[in-house]
Amino acid sequence: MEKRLVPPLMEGTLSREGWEQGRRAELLRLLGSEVYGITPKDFEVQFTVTDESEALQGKALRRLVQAQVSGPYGTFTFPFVAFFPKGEGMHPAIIFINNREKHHTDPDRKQPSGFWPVEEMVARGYAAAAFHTWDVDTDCDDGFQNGIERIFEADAASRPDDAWGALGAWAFAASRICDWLLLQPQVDAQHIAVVGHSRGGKTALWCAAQDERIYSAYSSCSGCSGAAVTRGKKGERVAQIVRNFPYWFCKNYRRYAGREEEMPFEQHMLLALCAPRPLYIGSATEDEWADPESEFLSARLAGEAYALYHLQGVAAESMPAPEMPVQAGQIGYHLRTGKHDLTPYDWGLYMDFLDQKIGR
Ligand code: GTR
Repeated sequence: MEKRLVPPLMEGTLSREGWEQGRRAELLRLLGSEVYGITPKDFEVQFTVTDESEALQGKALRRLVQAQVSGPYGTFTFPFVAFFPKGEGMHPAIIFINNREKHHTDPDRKQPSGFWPVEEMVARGYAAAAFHTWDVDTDCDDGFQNGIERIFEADAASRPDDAWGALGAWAFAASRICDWLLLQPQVDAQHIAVVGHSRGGKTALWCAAQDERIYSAYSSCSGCSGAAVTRGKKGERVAQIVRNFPYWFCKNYRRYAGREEEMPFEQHMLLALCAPRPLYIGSATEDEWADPESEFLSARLAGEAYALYHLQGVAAESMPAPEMPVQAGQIGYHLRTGKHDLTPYDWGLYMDFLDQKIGR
C-alpha cells in the first residue's frame, strides 16, 4: 500500500478502550469544530404523513412526509418520500441524500432514475427514503438565510467559526429521516443505511459518523473532504473546495487551505468513526477530481479502527482493478469504469454488500 504521512487514529497504542472512552469522541468534536461545523442538539421534530398510497405498480406503499423541526429561533419544514415493499415483514431501509436534480427522487416516478433506482431497491426488499438537499439547505452561498440553519441562529451574519454548514445540515436531515423510519413498523430498525454521491457522499459519511443508529453508509465518489485522504491528494484540494463551496463547511476549515499538513485530522478518521459498522466506498476510474487512490487509501487506513473489533477493514492490500469489488471485509470498496456518478451498477453492489452483512 502507498505510504503517506497521515496523523495516527490515536497517539501511542491504539486500544479499544482508548478509542471508545475518549479518542472517538475527541475526533468527532475535532471534525465538527474544524471541518463540518457543530451540529445543534437543541431541537424537536414532528412528522406529518401527507399522503399514503400504493405505488410502483402495486409493488410498494409510498408515504409522503413533512418533517417539522423546531429550534430556538423558529421552525423549519422539509419534505421526504419513503417507499416500502408490499407484504409482511420488516425491511432494511436506505436513506438517500439527493444532491442532483429533484426529478431523481420524484415521488411520482415520472421518469426512471439510475441515480436513485428505487424500483430495484424495493424489488430487492429494501425500504427506500429520500430527500432533496435544496429542501433542507440551498446548495448555494445565500448567507444561511434560507436553510434549516436559521432556526438555530439569532443572527446569520455573526456566525461562530465552528457553526455548521450545508453538509452538516443535510446530515442532520438524514438523521431526522432515520428518527421517522425507526417509528415505522415495516422497518428493520437495526438496519438503516445512508447513501450519498459526491457532496452527498461526504454528507452520508458525516451523518453515519455522528449517528450510531445508522447501520451502514455508502459514499460514492465523495473525494475531497469526504472519503479521500487529503494529504498528498490529487485533483480537488482544500483550497479549491473552500473557495468554491465555503458554505458546505464551518469557517474554521478555510484555515487549512494550502496547509493540509497542519490539519490535526485526516479523512480516514471520518471513516474510522463508522467502526465497527459496515461501511462502503465507491470510486470511478475517470473521477480524477475525487481521486480514487486517495479514497482507497483512506478506506485501508480506517481498517485500524475495525481491527479493534477483530474485524477486517478492506479485504485488499492494493487498489482493485475496475469492476472487481472487494466486499469480504467490513469496509467494502469498488472501482467502476467511467465518470463521477452513482449508477445502477454501484447501487447493485452496495445492496449485495448489505445483503451479505445483514445475512439476508
Ligand atoms: C464538485 C466538488 C466536489 C464534489 C462535486 C459534486 O464540484 O468540487 O467536491 O462534491 O462537486 O458534489 O458533484
